[in-house]
Amino acid sequence: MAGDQFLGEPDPEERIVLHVDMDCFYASCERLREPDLEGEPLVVGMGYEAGETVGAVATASYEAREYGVESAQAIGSALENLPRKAENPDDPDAGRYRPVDMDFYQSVAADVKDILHELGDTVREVSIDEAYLDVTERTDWSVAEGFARHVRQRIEREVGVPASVGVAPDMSTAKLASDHDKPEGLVVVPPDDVREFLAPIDIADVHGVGPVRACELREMGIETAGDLADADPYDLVERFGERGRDLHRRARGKDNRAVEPTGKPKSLSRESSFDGPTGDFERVREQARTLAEAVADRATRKDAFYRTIGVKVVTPPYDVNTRAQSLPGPVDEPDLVEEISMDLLAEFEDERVRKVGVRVSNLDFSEREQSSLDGFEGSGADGGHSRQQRGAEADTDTRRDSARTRTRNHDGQSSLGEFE
Ligand code: DCP
Ligand code: MG
Repeated sequence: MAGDQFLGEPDPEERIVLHVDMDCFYASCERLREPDLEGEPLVVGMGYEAGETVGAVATASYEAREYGVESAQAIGSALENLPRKAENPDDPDAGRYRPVDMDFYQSVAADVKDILHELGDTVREVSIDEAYLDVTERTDWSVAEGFARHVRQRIEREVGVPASVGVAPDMSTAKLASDHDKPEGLVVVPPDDVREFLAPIDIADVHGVGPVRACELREMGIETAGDLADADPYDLVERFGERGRDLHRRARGKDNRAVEPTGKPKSLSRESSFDGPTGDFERVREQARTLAEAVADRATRKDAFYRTIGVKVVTPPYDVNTRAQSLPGPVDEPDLVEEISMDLLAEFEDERVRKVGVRVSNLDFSEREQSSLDGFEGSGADGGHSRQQRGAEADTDTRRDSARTRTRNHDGQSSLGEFE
């Protein structure tokens, strides 16, 4: 068929798109801070409160899905399929229920997104637990599987939650690939395999096909993406207009949409876990020093100035402690990242530590964006880590002021006075 590709559009086969979707995300977050929930049927309820029957299922762990519990189900119905462990302690077929805690999930998601922004040339965040990465410049098809495994392992190792990853030459196929082997899926579909991979996929799962259109397609005898790819595009256009042409393209793996980035990262961070909780504080400091250096280096490479420097210390069982300090103005100052991190860490000297992290936030990317500095400040964004923050705003001691001399100058910066 003519017109699969329009003049000037990139050849989709030249691109490598990676789609990441976290597995039973809210449930995985709950397991992160309550490891006893690992392997258990677990339901996270929106509008749910402990002991009550109100609310709806936000997500269910894969173990709970075996009992027929699924997203958007009423908690009352879920309880019929999977009674609560609290009331049925001896029932092997009972499950655990937890209410949603969005702040916590957002902070975990921010950690995941930080890693994705580091690993992708362009990152499109599409929901709390899902993103597309254009990784064309980072890998090639012969090693794409290793790259995808690396993405998954970094999220697992540094944040501690499982993800599924799909890699394909287009966004639509990459999404289907990440969904294909969930949980902990890793599916790579190189250009030559796209048609074969898509062929058996149910029409309702093709990106852009809602329930109504799926019914209409079935009426036309089109049940799978393979049927759709083989259909006469003129029939599809007649029935669905230009949208029909898009669907036909997608079914053939010719989704030409580029991965358009969504915003700039709000923070940059690195963190790392110890084998188990450690009481060796020098080891914690040493690790934090390495992380501080890595974070500062990344900020410099991304042309990001930061106003806030913070640390995260996870102590057993899984208490996430964050501390941050805000500076009078945006800086690019690696020594300061290390110094402030060490200061903030000192408070945890007598604690056992499972994990340590360093973060710079309140980012500022270009001179031009300086005009919107007020908006940035007003957002109070500390990468979602302000839960236990003890920020020392506008710290003006001389040591901090010395950062000014090495701060790159911002043209037309309205708040330059803050440095004086
Ligand atoms: N979510 C919700 N209500 C829904 C669907 C989802 O509150 N009807 C929330 C809970 C999920 C999160 O959004 O954890 C991510 O949605 P996903 O569709 O990616 O579902 P999960 O990550 O839970 O499971 P999967 O492993 O299938 O991706
Ligand atoms: Mg998910």
